Parts: sequence; structure tokens; C-alpha cells
Amino acid sequence: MSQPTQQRIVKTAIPGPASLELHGRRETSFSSSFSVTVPLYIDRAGGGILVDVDGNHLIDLAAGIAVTSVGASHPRVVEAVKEQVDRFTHTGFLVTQYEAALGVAERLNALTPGDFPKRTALFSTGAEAIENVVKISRVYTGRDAIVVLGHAYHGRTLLTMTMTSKNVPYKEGFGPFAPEIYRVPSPYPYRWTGRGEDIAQEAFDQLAEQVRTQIGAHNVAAIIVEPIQGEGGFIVPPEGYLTKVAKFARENGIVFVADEIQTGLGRTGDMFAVNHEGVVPDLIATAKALAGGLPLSAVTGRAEIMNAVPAGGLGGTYSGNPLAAAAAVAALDVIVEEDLPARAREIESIVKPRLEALAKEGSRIGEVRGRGAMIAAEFVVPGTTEPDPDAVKKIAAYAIERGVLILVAGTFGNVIRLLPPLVIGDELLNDALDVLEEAVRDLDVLPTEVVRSVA
Ligand code: PLZ
Repeated sequence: MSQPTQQRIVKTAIPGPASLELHGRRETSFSSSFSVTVPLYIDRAGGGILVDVDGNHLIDLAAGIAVTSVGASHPRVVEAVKEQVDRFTHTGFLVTQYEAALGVAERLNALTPGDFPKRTALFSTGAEAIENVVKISRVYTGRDAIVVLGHAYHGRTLLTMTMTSKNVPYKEGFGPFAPEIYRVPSPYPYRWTGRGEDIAQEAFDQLAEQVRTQIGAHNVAAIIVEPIQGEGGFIVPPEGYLTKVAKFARENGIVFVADEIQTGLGRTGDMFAVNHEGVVPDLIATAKALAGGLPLSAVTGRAEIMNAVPAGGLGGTYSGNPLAAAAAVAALDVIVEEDLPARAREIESIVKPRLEALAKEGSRIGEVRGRGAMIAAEFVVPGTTEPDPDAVKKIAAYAIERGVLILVAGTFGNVIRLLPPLVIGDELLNDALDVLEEAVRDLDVLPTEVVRSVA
């Protein structure tokens, strides 16, 4: 099947009648505990376009939350999966093995920063990769404590939701939480409440002091950071912060881990977001873009750390599933051969100036930030720094009704974040930005009731 026409086409109301009919079935069949950005049902997708069941072509600025960097149906990924599914779907990598998993491991060992022997372990979801980072770091160091940041997002399992910062909707009612997780302030430049002269230094000092006084550095197994905080609102740490934390970890025998599940594999304009600062983590967690849309995650890092857990200590029935592994080999080759990190930089050069110009038109956008194809605008009540989540809900609803799918993020729910597939064309991108601009300019006259479930 060829890729859908790369053009925004709005034929019906969005969501249209066919989507609404399906949504009626959802309401009587599927748990209401999952929210959804918009009750839209997709028929086909590819490049920068999602085609819904009513035939509307929406511009995709979500990429399924940073997953379909190579597009939702890249021909090489599709071909690799078809070829694999014809041969076998599953053996269980713990039972009998297959080459594709090795292909993924070898590629990740080569692509991740660090000139030392590496090993990779494959899992299925991002949260599972982070769970395993914790297990591996604890066994390697013989220590218990895990240090994470404010505004962090690491997943929804018991351990990873404990590591996640935001209460509603991720944690409310789900306690008691996992022990030995410690949180230090995130260097969030726009909302930093310290002196603010050198935020990297101030935030690092707080981390170091909290580790020394509240935990004891000798008790810390790992410090885990997202090099740009994703769900937290695309918070870019000030230059120097990650370098200082990595150095502190090294000096104290602590495993330094980058959660690159959202930022990794080209998204920020480099293969990994830590590369912007030349930081070399001991372990890197990847998922999302790794397998071009199939569920696969990985932990990659120093061989002596990755081999610390005795054989049998790690695993999972579906870990490194052959379909996902075959897809990942193809997706990684596409990312490298089509130089998608460079494309992410081009996307930044289109998106960022336009959002910055828009921010200058009024005082609703407090900050435009991010890197590569991971750019956000934080909305505030005009003339203040007070978060304005209602504004972003209205903007997202307006855009979706006009065939542009955008996501909301942030601890305060007041951030519009753009995460297009890296293969999106310039025309589509500019068309989507036109709609976004209209929405922001017309904000005062937009209806107050929003599309039913823009969350
Ligand atoms: N680490 C940095 O961004 C997943 C969450 C979607 P899983 N982010 C999307 C939702 O609301 O459930 C994420 C991430 C970072 C870990 C994860 C977790 O990855 O594949 O969702 O488990």
C-alpha cells in the first residue's frame, strides 16, 4: 500500500461520523481509564499524515508520542516486518534466539556515545527499560537509592510511576509507591525560583547537597535524567548541568543514566540528546523511535555494568520480539542512511523561528524551547508567568478540528509540544504552523467549550 497523499484534507467534522460511531463502541467495550487526545480512529498513516476512518487527512505533529520518527509506514520497516512475519512471529529470546536482536544490539552499541565496550539488552516498553536500568544499577553497585528529577516522566509501572514526578493523572490513588526513590529539583530555567544567575550550578549544588545530606552518595545506585524532559514540558536543562551531574556520578561510583526514550535516535537533531553537551552516560534507555512503531525498548551501556546481573536475572517473554527487532534494524538504518538527525535540525529551523515570532506578538507564550523536532511553547496568562492550561486546550482543539494533531504536555498542562515524524515535508509542516498561528491569534474569540476530550 502506498503512503497516503501528503496533504491536509478536511472532509467532515473532526471527529467525523465514522469515528464517532466507533467511539460509541469504545465506550461500551474499552476501559474509560484511558484518556484520548481526540476520539479519532485511524485507517492509514504514513509520512506526516494520518488518514482517519472518515477520509480526513490530518497533519501529524504527534508521531504517536515521538514513536514514528521514520513515519508510521516506512516502506523499509513494513518490508522488514512482512519478511519476518512470514518466517516466524516469536520464539522467545530466552528460549531460542534469532539474528535480528543481535542486529539491534550491534547498531545501538555503535550509535550510542562512549568509546568503550558496550552491551545491549532488549525489552518491550519504555517503562520496562527503565525498570531494568534500576535493577542493573542496583546489582552493579550493591546500592539501593535512585535519584530522579522534578518534572520527570519515566513510565506508569509501580517503580517507574514512583520515579515520575507528576501526581495527577500518573500517581493519584496508586500508592504506596516503591521505596528508595529520591527526587531533586529540575533545572527548569523558565520557572527556576533560585537566584537564577547560574541555574546549572545552583541546580547541581542542590542535587549534590541532597544526595550528601539526605541519602549519602555511597548509597546511590543511579542518577537517572531525561536530557530534555519530555512529558514535563520539553524542559531543556541549562548548559553545563548534565556535565556536572555526570561528573558527580563518576566521582561517587554512581551509575549515570540517560532516559533517551523520547529524545533519542535523532529526535533532537543529534543521534542522542546528551551529544549536544558531549555527555557520555554509563547507560542509555531507548524505546519509542527505536522500532518504527513496533513495541521495543533497549538498555545500552558499559559492558561491565550491563553484564553485572547473573544470567537469568533479566528477561521477559516478549523481550526483543522478532517482529519488533526486524523493524528496529530497518528503522535504525533509515535514521542513519536518511540522516534524520539532520532533518530534525531542519525542522527546528522552520518551527522555532515561527513560534518565536508568534511569541513576540503577544504575551501569552512565556517561552519557546526545545531542540530539533522536539519544540514546545509554554502558555501563560498574559503579562504573568501563571500557567494557562485552558489556552492550550483551546488551541489544540482548534487545530485538531482543522486537521492538525498537536499534543499538550507539561507539569501544569500548559505546553503545546510539537513532535512531528522526522520525515514530514516542509509544506505540511508550514501548513500545520499556519493553523497553529491562527489558533493562537484568535485565542480570545475561540469558543470556551473545547473538543470533548482534548486531554
Ligand atoms: N521515559 C522519557 O517519554 C513515555 C507516555 C505516554 P512507555 N512517554 C509517553 C503515557 O501517557 O502513557 C516515556 C518517556 C520517557 C519513559 C517513558 C515510558 O515509556 O513505552 O510508555 O512505557
